[in-house]
Amino acid sequence: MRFDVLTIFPGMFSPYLEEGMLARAVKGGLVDVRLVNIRDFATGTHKATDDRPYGGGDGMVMTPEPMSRALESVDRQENSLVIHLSPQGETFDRAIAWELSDWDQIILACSRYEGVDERILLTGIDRELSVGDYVLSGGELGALVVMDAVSRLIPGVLGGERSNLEDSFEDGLLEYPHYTRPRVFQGKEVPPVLLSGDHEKIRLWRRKESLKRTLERRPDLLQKAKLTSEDERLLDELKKG
Ligand code: 9D3
Repeated sequence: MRFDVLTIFPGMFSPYLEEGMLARAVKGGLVDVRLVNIRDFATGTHKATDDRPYGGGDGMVMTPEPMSRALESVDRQENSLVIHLSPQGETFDRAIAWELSDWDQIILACSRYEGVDERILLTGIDRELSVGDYVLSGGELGALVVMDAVSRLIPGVLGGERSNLEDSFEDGLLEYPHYTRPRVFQGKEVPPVLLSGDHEKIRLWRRKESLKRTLERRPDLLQKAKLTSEDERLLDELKKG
């Protein structure tokens, strides 16, 4: 998977690309990240990438030409998608992450300022994504969120870590609680079932805890979750108390 990130703040990406899962994926050759500085495509003495809004008002608007030229500079693979990170986009979720993991190249266009010239959408943007209903200062954190979530789905990226299929959310439920040593921490014991060595009992306990948490904290997720008849039975037990 190759990501090309268009931004006026390429330095914001370096720390996240230098350590952790993404860094390992890049070093292992499974993910390739290229940073394109939109400012390199700005003209004029000040290399401005913003301008005052037509019609007046506060704040500056991102001008479309540098973004457009930056996009044209990207060498396109056969199977590539251009995404603009935008508060107006559809909300990124795990289904979209899986979809994106099928592309060979994803171009992430990050904008800044109070808004972008609407015609930026005419520069070859295929899709607009938001990462949630809160105001960020630009698309950069959104691009990192998308790169992180998508990279985890690429075969080989997680390596020795748990499979992403086991990850929280991949079956649509919240995860069961985890425990490690010590057996007693601040007077709290690890649930005895986890020390029982009975793998079937442990599996059932974890599944029930997973369902319990989802029921309590995110009942909305139960609608879309893939539930087995065993899950339905465990849910009934939980609802009866
Ligand atoms: C104060 C201006 N805003 C009114 C609510 C408009 C606005 C413009 C530009 C708000 C945010 C931004 C910059 N945000 C992003 O580029 C962005 C974003 C976000 O703000 N929230 C969630 N996902 C994303 S992806 C890109």
